[in-house]
Amino acid sequence: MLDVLTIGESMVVFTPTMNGAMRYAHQFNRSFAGAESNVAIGLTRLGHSVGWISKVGNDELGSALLSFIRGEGVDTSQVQRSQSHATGLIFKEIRHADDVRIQYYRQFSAATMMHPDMLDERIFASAKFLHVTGITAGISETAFNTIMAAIEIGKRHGVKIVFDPNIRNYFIHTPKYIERLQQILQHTDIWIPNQAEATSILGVEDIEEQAKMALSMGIQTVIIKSSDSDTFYFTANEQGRVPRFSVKAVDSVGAGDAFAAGTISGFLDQLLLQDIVIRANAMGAFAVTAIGDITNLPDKQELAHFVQQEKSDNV
Ligand code: KDG
Repeated sequence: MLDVLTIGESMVVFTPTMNGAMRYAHQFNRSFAGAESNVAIGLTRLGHSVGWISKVGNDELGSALLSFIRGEGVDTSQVQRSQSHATGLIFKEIRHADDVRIQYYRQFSAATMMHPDMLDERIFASAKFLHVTGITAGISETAFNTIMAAIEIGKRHGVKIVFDPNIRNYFIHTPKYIERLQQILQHTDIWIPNQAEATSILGVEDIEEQAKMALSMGIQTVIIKSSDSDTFYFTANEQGRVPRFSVKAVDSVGAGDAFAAGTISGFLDQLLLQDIVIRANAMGAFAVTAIGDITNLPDKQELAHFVQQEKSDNV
C-alpha cells in the first residue's frame, strides 16, 4: 500500500572533482538527481510509503540509479527499463562556487519515452496523493500524456493531485509548455508554485490575485513561495503567511523538492495548514544546508527537533 505516487525522470549526475572548464576535467563524482525521486526520498525519510513511476535505460547507469532510489526505501516496482533509450545524464560544470553550469543529456532519454500504457491502475487504489511536476510535462509529449493519464486515474480513486510547476526554462522549449501546465492546473488539488512560476502560468504577479484565480479554478489549497522570504497559503476559508527559516545555504538545488515532500507529509499527518507550511519550509531549509539534492534531508525526529528549536529561538 503506497500513500504517495510520483512520476518523473531521474538522471545520473557527473560532477568534476576540480573547478574550471569541463573540457579539462578528468575525474568526476557520480550522484543522482531528479525532482520527483527527490520528493519520494524526502517522504521516505519522514516515514511515508512512496512509489516512483518512471522509465530508465536498460543500461548500467540505469541499474545504479534504480538501486540508489530503491535503497532509499522508495517503491520502484513501476519503473520500466527501455531497451532502446538510455538513462538521462547531467554534467555539472563548476567554473567557481557561484557559477555552476548544468548540461543535460536527456533528449530522447528513456524517461522521455514514458507512455500512458505503463500505468497500473491498481497502485492508485490505495494512494492518497499523486505528485507531478512541470518537468515531466516538458520532456516529451508522451511523458506529458502519461501524467495527464495518471491524474485521470488518480481522480477516479479519490487521490489528491499535488502540482509543483518546477519550470525549467533553460531546457524546455516546447511551444505549448505553459498551456500544458495550465492543463495540469485544471485538475490540481494542492498547488505549490513559487511566485515567478505562478506568474508565468496565470499571467498576474500579485500573490493574492494568483491565489484568488487558482481557488476559483477549484484548487483546494494554494501554497506560494514568495520571491522574498515568506510562504503564503490559501484555501477558500483561510489564509496566512509563514516566514522561511534563516539558514546558511550552500546549495539551493533540491529545496523545492524538499518543500514538496514536507507539504505532502504534513497533509498525510493531518496537520493544520499553517503547520504543514512550517514543515515544508523546514524541509527546504534542511535541503539547502548541504551539497546535493537530498543529502541532508531529515527524519521525522530531526525535523521536529529543528522546528522546535527554531520556534524557541524566536520567542
Ligand atoms: O529539483 C532538483 C532538480 O533540478 C534536479 O534534481 C534535476 O530533476 C532535475 C531537473 O530536471 O532539473
